[in-house]
Formats: sequence, structure tokens, C-alpha cells
Amino acid sequence: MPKMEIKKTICPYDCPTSCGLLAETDGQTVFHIDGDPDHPVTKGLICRKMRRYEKSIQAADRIMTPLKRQGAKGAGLFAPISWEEAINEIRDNWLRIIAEDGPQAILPMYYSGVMSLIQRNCGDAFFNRMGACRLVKTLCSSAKQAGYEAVMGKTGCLDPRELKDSDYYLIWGCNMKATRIQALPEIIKGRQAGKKAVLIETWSEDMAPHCDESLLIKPGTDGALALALMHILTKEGLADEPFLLKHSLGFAEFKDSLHHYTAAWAEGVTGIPAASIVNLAREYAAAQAPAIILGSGNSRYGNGGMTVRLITILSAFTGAWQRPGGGLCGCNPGNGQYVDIQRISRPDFRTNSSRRVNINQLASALTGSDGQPPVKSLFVYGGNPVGSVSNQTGIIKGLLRPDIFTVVHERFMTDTARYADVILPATFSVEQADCYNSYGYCTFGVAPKVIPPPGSCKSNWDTFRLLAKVMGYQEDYFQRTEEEMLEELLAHPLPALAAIDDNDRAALRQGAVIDMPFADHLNWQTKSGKIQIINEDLAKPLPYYFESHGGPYPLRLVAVPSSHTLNSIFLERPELLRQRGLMTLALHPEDAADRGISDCDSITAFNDLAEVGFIARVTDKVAKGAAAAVGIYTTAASPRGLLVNALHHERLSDIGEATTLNDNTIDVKIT
Ligand SMILES: Nc1nc2c(c(=O)[nH]1)N[C@H]1C(S)=C(S)[C@@H](COP(=O)(O)OP(=O)(O)OC[C@H]3O[C@@H](n4cnc5c(=O)[nH]c(N)nc54)[C@H](O)[C@@H]3O)O[C@H]1N2
Ligand SMILES: Nc1nc2c(c(=O)[nH]1)N[C@H]1C(S)=C(S)[C@@H](COP(=O)(O)OP(=O)(O)OC[C@H]3O[C@@H](n4cnc5c(=O)[nH]c(N)nc54)[C@H](O)[C@@H]3O)O[C@H]1N2
Ligand code: SF4
Ligand SMILES: [Mo]
Repeated sequence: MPKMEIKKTICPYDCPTSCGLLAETDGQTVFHIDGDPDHPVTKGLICRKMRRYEKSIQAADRIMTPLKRQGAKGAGLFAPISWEEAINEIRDNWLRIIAEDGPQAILPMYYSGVMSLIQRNCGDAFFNRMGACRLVKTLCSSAKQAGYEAVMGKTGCLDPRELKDSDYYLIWGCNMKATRIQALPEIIKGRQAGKKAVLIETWSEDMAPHCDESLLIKPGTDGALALALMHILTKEGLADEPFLLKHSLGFAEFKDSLHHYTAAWAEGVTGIPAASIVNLAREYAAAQAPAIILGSGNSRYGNGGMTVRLITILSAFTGAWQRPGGGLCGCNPGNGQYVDIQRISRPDFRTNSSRRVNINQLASALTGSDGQPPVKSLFVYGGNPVGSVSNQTGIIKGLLRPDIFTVVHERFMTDTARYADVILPATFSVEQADCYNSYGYCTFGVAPKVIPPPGSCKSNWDTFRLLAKVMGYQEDYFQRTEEEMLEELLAHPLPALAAIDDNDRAALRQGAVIDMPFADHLNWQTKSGKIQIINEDLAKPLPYYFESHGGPYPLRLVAVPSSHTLNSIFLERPELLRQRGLMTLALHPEDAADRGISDCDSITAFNDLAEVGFIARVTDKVAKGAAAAVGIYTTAASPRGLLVNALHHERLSDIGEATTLNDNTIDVKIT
């Protein structure tokens, strides 16, 4: 009988915590996964999705062997082939395309399927070596990061563990119940101790029960609210002007510009009553150490970067950062990177200045509607663009082109994999060795392989090694194992990681998560060394309010995360899908009544891009004028075979070149 052991590992998904996990294993199979009680953040509390991770690893419908398309593109008919056949097929197609159209006709596509550093970034080295088309990876929170950095530079924001010292919580467009469950207990405890939590949301079904007050806001208008709050703070002498004059750039000019932004004006823009705005400003100023907990939802707009700039400036307006627990949480809390990602992604391998394709404009690149020659080959790994990227019908149209050669490296038959010419079987995190830089907390971890890959599944690293061999790429980089790559990273730590003690260093080599120091929030890592209210490096140095993209239809569509799934991950778990239920669109009772729609009706949401079927969910927990689609489904489970992203345009944010997936308009009718 093989010995049963408990091995430490780390959650690989796109979630701010990178939880520590305990895997019960005999070295061949993972029998059970639980939260690691000794992990500095997880403390044993993991989400329901990962609590039965072994069910995903052992799912009956997992892809275990390379597959080659048999029927028409998209028909979903495949036959098993060997790795050798699959790799040779890919090589032959790529060599042909490179000869005919150059390497820039080949587009790699990945996003957040796996967040560990080596597996996520290793494809960059391969495609840099090839000189392939470059993917601009801005599908998530790049506008939020750009907005925060415009004001704070690289200054780390609050680590959620610092929220224990806050005395007031402003939960601003963040569904903590779905996306930050390890931070939620601090809010619950704080409220029991008499601290107040206020929610600013477009859709509050998950979070309203955890807050004392919920303010429903018209999508894309949070910048107007932030400006009105700062108008009131200055007008009523509640801003910390000495702090701002000493430590920020541009306060006086900004203050002068605030007089337009009255509470009455903001009521008209945001839909939040002026009295509530005044009250919120006074409460925020009365708190000593208020914390803004900022999600990414309100950055996914044509004005998203500016919105985040304004909210970040607000976080400094009463001097809150000077007191423990005061400031803003939800951007990057760290003191920079811990390991050198360029050792993985190898920008030095690139010798051409190849074409760039923004991930949010994939449909245009695939169909050639961006005016460029259409992409001839797409290689997808760690992403499911048919489910998660804007303009779904455009992406499908591109993937149906007879002259496109599509390869998908996957664990399941996703909506994207169905359109592949060749599918390669991918591994789960426990079958890979890697390191993890949590993006929501100051922690760093290493997780060795727990079990060998089953069937003929291969990690991203091993897949690119094989591809490099047949493509004739001779660099040492492609000869190494993922364990050797990991060793190289640990042997060349960046300064913050180099400063750890010998015990932590030894623990990391065995597989562990270590705590890194919190950032010094008053040591502003900006060009000027100050908080940049005005930022002369931007096209719009002085912050102001402007409208999001919007559109001609009367309802504003927001796409929000589900607590039962994570983007399009976990769709292989029937118990989670049952709990999540049908594909719903939440509508305000007045908007539903105007259209004769009742709860549970079959409805069609439409705009100039598509018609998508939903089940109506009528609730006063969505802002009037907004419609909220929760979670990503499969086209097979969708009433009209299309998903919410079929209604999303490809437009980008103001700064950060980011997605504007919440910035679309629709109307709705009974089906
Ligand atoms: N369970 C679960 N966990 C997840 C994910 C998941 O899908 N499921 N996704 C993971 C990923 S990839 C990410 S990036 C993070 C995201 O984590 P969060 O940042 O918490 O989530 P967001 O997607 O930004 O959406 C948060 C909220 O923004 C609101 N919102 C949208 N527009 C506006 C607006 O204009 N104003 C205001 N005030 N609110 C608005 C939405 O209603 C939504 O409730 O979560 C990660 N964790
Ligand atoms: N409607 C709607 N659209 C959204 C969102 C939303 O909430 N609603 N969220 C947006 C956000 S914030 C994000 S970050 C993006 C995410 O968009 P994507 O990055 O496309 O993420 P997923 O859709 O979850 O697809 C990830 C895929 O990677 C695969 N995978 C996992 N691990 C590995 C691995 O090690 N190797 C390989 N080769 N594959 C692996 C998984 O099986 C899964 O199919 O979606 C965005 N789009
Ligand atoms: S998905 Fe998030 S909450 Fe769940 S285990 Fe992973 S890191 Fe933790
Ligand atoms: Mo994301």
C-alpha cells in the first residue's frame, strides 16, 4: 500500500489570495484538498470551489490525450492522436504560415487560466523566440492598475490584513463574498465591534447582507461620486489640507476645479440621492482610518482609469493613509515583484518588432476587420476567449475561417476548444512545479509537483519545450525542466525576496508560502515622491469627470463574478453549476415592469451586436437602469447558444488599454 501523505500546494487561479492548500495524496492521486490552516492568509478558509478540487482533477470529461478535429470546425468532433502526431501537425502548419506570411501571422492567446509564474509566462519566451504576434494582455484590471499608479505610482496599497485597524469600510464595487472571502471575516468582525461598512454597487445581491448601508449607483459614474465627495470635504473643511499641500502635487488647482461637482449634480449623474452623498462624505471624514476596498468592476469602462484615479485621490483626501488601516485596498499591495519574470518570459529572445493585438480586440484580429491581414494561427493556452472575451460572435466567426489553424491547450472541452484543429491535454496545478506571487496580499510561495500528470497531459512548460524542439529552437532555456527554471528564479531573487532569512529560504525550497513585509504606504513610489493629484505625464493631467462609452440602448449591462465559479473555470463541477442555477439577467423591478417582464421569464437581451437569451431575475438589488449578468456559462447551457460577452463591444478604457466589458448598453424583451 503506498503511504498517504499531506502535501502543501497553492491555488493556481485568478483570485487575489493564492490560498495555501493541503493535498492528501499517495503520490499518484490527489484524494482530498483542504485549506492550509498554517497559511498566513488562508488560515484554513478556502472557497467552496476549491474545497473539492480533487473532483475537478479527476473529472470524467477531462481531456487526457491530444485530439485532432474530424468534422467541421466547431462541430466538436475529435479523434485521439499521439503527441508526436499533434506536435508535427502544429510544426508543419506553423512552418508553412511563417514561410507564407511571417511569424506575426501566429497569435498566442492566454490570460488567467493558471496564475503561477512559470506556467503562466513561459509561452512568452517561446513566442518571443518565434517573433510571433504580441498579445496585449489587458482583459482584467489594467485600467484599475493604471488609474491607481497614475496617483500612487508603485506604492503598495493596503494588504487586506491591515483592515483590522480600519475604523470604517467603504466597499466600492467589490464582491468580497465571491472574490475576497478571506478578507470578509475582518469586515464581519469589524461590524460586530461597531465599525460601519458601506457598499457602493451596481448589483448588491451578494454584498448588501454584509453591509450597513448599500448605495446603488448607475454603472460607470463612480468618478462623479468621488468628485462630489471631495467637493463636500473641501467645502466643509473636512479635507486634510496641510497633508495634501505637503505631500501631493496639484492639490490647489484640483481644489479650484471641484466647485462644479456638487452633491445635487452627482445625484443627477449617479442616481444616488444628494443627501446620501453628503452623509457619506461626513461619515468618511469623521472616521480616523477609513479603508476603501476597491474592486475592478468600475474600472472596466471607457472612463475606468479616470474613475480609479479619482477614488485613489479620495483615499488620500482626509490623510487616512497616515493612520494604520486607513487608505485603499484592492490594487497591488506589494513592494514590487519578488522574482524576475523576465527570466521566464525572455523579451531578449525577440529580434523583430512584431504586430501587437489587444486581447479585447481578438475578434477584429481574427476576422481582419481591424484592417490588418487576418491572423493565420491562434494558439490558446490558459484562456477561453469564446466565453470570456468581448464580441463573442466575432471571435466565433474568426475561428470558423477555413484558413485559420487553431490549437488549444486545455483541460476540458471549452467553448473555445470546440473550434480547435488540434487540442493538447493540459495539467492541473498539482501536476506542475511553480512559484506564486499573490496579487492581493504580501505573500510569496513555492509549490512542487504533488502527483505526476495523468494520461498524456503536459504542463505549459513541457508543451513549449516540445514545440521548441520541433521548431529547432536550440537555446538552453528550452532544454530545462520546470524545476530547473524554478531553481533559477530562486537563485536570483529580486531585492524584497533576497532580504528573507535563511529559514524562509530553506522553507521555500521545500515548498511553502512565506509572508513578505507590508508596503510603506507613505513612501510614495512616484516620479515626484508625492501623491500625484495632477499627473503631467498623462494626456489629461487634471482629473475630471467624463462619461463612459455608453451606447444607444436604455439599459447598462454589467458582467459580474459568480461565487460558484471563477470566470469559466469549474464548469466541470455539476454541484457548483446546480448551486449557481440558470443563466440569469438581474433587472430592477421598475425596468422589468416597464417591459412587462416578471421574475423567471425567458427574456432576450439585445443590442447592435447580438441577441442573447437569459432568465429574468427581478430584484431591487440592481441599480435602476442597469442589468447584471452573473458568471460565465457555456454556450450549450445558454438559451440561445450565445453568452453575455456576445453583447460586449471591443472598445478600450481611457488608460491601460483595458477591457470595457461593463460599458455596454442593451434593451430587453420577453422571448
Ligand atoms: N468566485 C469568484 N471569484 C473570483 C472570480 C470569479 O469569477 N468568481 N474572478 C476573479 C477575477 S479574474 C477577478 S479580476 C476578481 C474580481 O474581483 P472584484 O474586483 O471583486 O470583482 P469585479 O469583477 O470587479 O466586480 C465587482 C463588482 O463591481 C460591480 N460593478 C460593476 N460596474 C460598477 C460600477 O460602475 N460601479 C460600481 N460601484 N460597481 C460596479 C459589479 O456589480 C460587481 O459586483 O475576482 C476573482 N475571483
Ligand atoms: N462575461 C464575463 N466576462 C469576463 C469576466 C466576467 O466576470 N464575466 N471576467 C473577466 C476577467 S476579470 C478575466 S480575468 C477574464 C478571464 O478570462 P480567461 O483567462 O479566458 O479565463 P477563463 O475563462 O477562466 O479560462 C481559463 C482556461 O484556462 C484553462 N487552464 C487552467 N489551467 C491551465 C493550465 O495550466 N494550462 C492550460 N493550458 N490551460 C489551463 C482552464 O481550463 C480554462 O478553460 O475573463 C473576463 N471576462
Ligand atoms: S479560488 Fe480564491 S478563495 Fe478559492 S481557494 Fe483559490 S485563492 Fe482561495
Ligand atoms: Mo480578472
